[in-house]
Amino acid sequence: MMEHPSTFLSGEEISRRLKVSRTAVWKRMERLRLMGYEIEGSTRSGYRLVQSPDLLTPSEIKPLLKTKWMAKRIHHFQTIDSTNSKAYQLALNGAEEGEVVISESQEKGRGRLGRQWFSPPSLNLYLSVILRPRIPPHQAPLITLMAAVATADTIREFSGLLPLIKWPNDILLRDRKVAGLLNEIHSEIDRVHFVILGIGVNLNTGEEKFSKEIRSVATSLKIETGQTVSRKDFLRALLFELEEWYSIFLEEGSAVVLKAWRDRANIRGREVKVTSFGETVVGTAIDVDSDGALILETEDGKQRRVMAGDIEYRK
Ligand code: BTX
Repeated sequence: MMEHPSTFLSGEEISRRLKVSRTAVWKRMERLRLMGYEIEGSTRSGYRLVQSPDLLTPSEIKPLLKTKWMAKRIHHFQTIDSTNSKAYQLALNGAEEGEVVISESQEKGRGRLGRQWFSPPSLNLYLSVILRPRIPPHQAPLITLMAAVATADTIREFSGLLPLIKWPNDILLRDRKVAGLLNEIHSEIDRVHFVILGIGVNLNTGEEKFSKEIRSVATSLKIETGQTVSRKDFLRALLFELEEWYSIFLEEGSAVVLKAWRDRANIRGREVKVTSFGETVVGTAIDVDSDGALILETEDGKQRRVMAGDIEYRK
């Protein structure tokens, strides 16, 4: 039915192709209807798919994919605690590079430093990608930088607006967070076993849905553009960008990724206040190095490297 959505397919033909009984076909149609598929049924002509819901199931996504290898295997959930936690478990159990976890909602969507990521159902994207790069652990932050670049470029493509990457890896539109990345690494001293790339993008959340606490810091593509974004199309484009940028990183090295990140972050020379492990440092941002660290020049003229934390722009 998905191959030729507008034509009828008889129940008999479907039962022959799927090698199941006519009753089983009927039951399956009922289940699909409950999932939101609009299916026309007639005793004479059979079944016809009228409309698919905007679900991110493998059967909806796979035919659309433009990637060569990424997301060939999709683990899809209606709800889950966190796609990152699930992907981590799968990777520990041997999941391959490129397998992805997608959920329609998350009960304990995770932000950085133990914070939470608001993840309401069916509006946005909650994605985790398993990567197994053959690199030493100190290069892993570059994967985060390249993923931020890929996400920013996809947001730009879909909104027509210019997003800004905010160190370490938030994506902002009009100074508000439209997407966040949480990357986790499993490694030994000299070898990365896997990286989980966790990406949350606010696509269609309306302003009223955000709690009071995050309303002033969060936004979505829909709030910014007034248009509903097709989650399927966005996911397809994001996976394509991720695959492209990952191969650029592996083939061309860190300099290209760092340059792309700097171009989209525009952080050099800005006055920032950094909070890192309870300590606050004020200074001028000089750069981000290939370890993902932020380099600051403090008021006494000294340089400091900050590995993790949050920044606030002062001007
Ligand atoms: P973060 O720690 O930089 O952002 C979390 C902070 O941002 C929260 O403390 C809150 O103030 C605000 N916030 C919470 N939810 C949202 C939201 N939906 N939009 C904007 N601001 C918000 C950023 O962490 C990294 C987030 C990664 C989320 C993905 S989703 C798929 C994957 N699975 C998972 O559990 N996490 C990642």
